[in-house]
Amino acid sequence: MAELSDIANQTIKDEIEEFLERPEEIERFVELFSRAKPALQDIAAAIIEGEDDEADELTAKALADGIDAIEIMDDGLIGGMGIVGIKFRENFVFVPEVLSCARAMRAGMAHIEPILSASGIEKQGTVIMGTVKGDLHDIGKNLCIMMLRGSGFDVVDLGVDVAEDSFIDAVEESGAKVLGMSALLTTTLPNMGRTIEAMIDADVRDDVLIMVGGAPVTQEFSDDMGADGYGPDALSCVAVAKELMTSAA
Ligand code: B12
Repeated sequence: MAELSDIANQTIKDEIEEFLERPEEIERFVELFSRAKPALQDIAAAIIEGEDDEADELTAKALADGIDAIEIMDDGLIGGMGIVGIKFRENFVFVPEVLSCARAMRAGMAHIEPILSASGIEKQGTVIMGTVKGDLHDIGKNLCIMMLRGSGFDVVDLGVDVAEDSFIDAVEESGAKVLGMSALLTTTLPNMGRTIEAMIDADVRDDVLIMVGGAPVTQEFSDDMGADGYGPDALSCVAVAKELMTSAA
């Protein structure tokens, strides 16, 4: 089993020791960062510290050194944001700090996105993506979009706080066969079901297959609200989109 001392980056070691309390979370992050390349641990530390210039430079350097874009994203950018998420949950940091960390993550992601998009894979069709009404969280949705584009999908990004009518308009206007909704708050989770109901009322529900995701969403919620697919992360978002696209064809 991996040990804290196997992690090269001192900031990451200190963060795990000081802020993580749940044994399963300590184990998950010790495992992740003890196998992550030191350059990616440094990126994660820059995200945790909200250093956007550093995240920008280190991500560019990691790519220049030949490290795979997805590995940089998973181990460095998402890994760092994972620790920030726990610190926010436990009230060790607050909204302004989290926004700095999110800005640092976006600075890193700006290097990854064009690489994923340019990987020149066969076109897979169009997906509409949006964060539901009342919800401003878009980091996860944007990661999903990056991965979808990188896998050959055209994506109509409706942004955050998307009202039912905007999803309906996008279905009518884009002719997309798959629609993805994201929600990060338990209070906005029901807006996914409400959007599906509004689509039934507007007679567009049968025009698209719907996938849902976001931290509070589960397979059970997805089934209950009548969605067609659920994915816990960006990789599975791509897999579900492909599956739905195939069954829509
Ligand atoms: C960053 C963040 C913010 C930032 C958002 C910045 C931004 N541009 O997104 C800011 C500071 C603005 C913010 C605000 C708030 N936040 Co906030 N936030 C977070 C935090 C720390 C990280 C979220 C994140 O980006 N995670 C990283 C990404 C990569 O993960 P993800 O979003 O889950 O996405 C992945 C999967 O879920 C999946 N996925 C996502 N969408 C989709 C869609 C599909 C179709 C599929 C298949 C998959 C999929 O793939 C993604 C990639 O792997 C979380 C804590 C946490 N651990 O989640 C709290 C958290 C979500 N926030 C929370 C709260 C309470 C708030 C506020 C109400 C705080 C306040 N008092 O003001 C406000 C609400 C604002 C609003 N109306 O939306 C709570 C929610 C609690 C709850 N159960 O409802 C959390 C859980 C923190 C906590 N434990 O208290 N927040």
